[in-house]
Amino acid sequence: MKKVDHIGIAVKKIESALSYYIETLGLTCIGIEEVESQKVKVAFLDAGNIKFELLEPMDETSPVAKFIEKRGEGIHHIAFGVTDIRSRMAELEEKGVLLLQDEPKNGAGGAEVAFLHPKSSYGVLYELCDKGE
Ligand code: CMX
Repeated sequence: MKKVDHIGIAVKKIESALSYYIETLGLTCIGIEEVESQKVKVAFLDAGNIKFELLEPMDETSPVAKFIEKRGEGIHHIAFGVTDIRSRMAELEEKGVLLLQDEPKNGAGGAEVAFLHPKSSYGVLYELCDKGE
């Protein structure tokens, strides 16, 4: 892994969290979209060398809804920017990492994404994010 693309932050309501990030912290919102495959509404913020992704659950089936219920709002995942995601997944699986899916899913901004289980990553949910760049 060579670079972190973004940090995912679980929030109950994007609209109220956005005013904190934009007006109080001075970050710029660079896009809002719904990611159906993950049941989340997301807002990306430009934080200079990295992006923040605010994640609001679209309904109670969203993994983010369960996260907020159990652990409250806060840092949800760290996403590595990768190329050739299928090869990266195969390499990690060979090294004994538990992946949460066999095939990449559609993520925000047309990226292909896959997640590593926090149980095999010392308590951190990592995402692989391939934007085809
Ligand atoms: N970071 C760290 N640990 C986490 C976690 C997270 N984000 N989410 C859950 N866990 C921990 C829980 O605390 C729990 O630990 P304990 O057993 O010690 O209590 C354990 O993982 C199991 O958690 P759970 O609440 O029982 O939840 P599930 O096992 O049902 O689901 C997970 C957990 C990670 C498998 C699920 O959230 C998942 O599949 N995540 C990947 C997809 C995702 O998060 N999508 C949303 C964002 C998408 C986007 O960025 O677009």
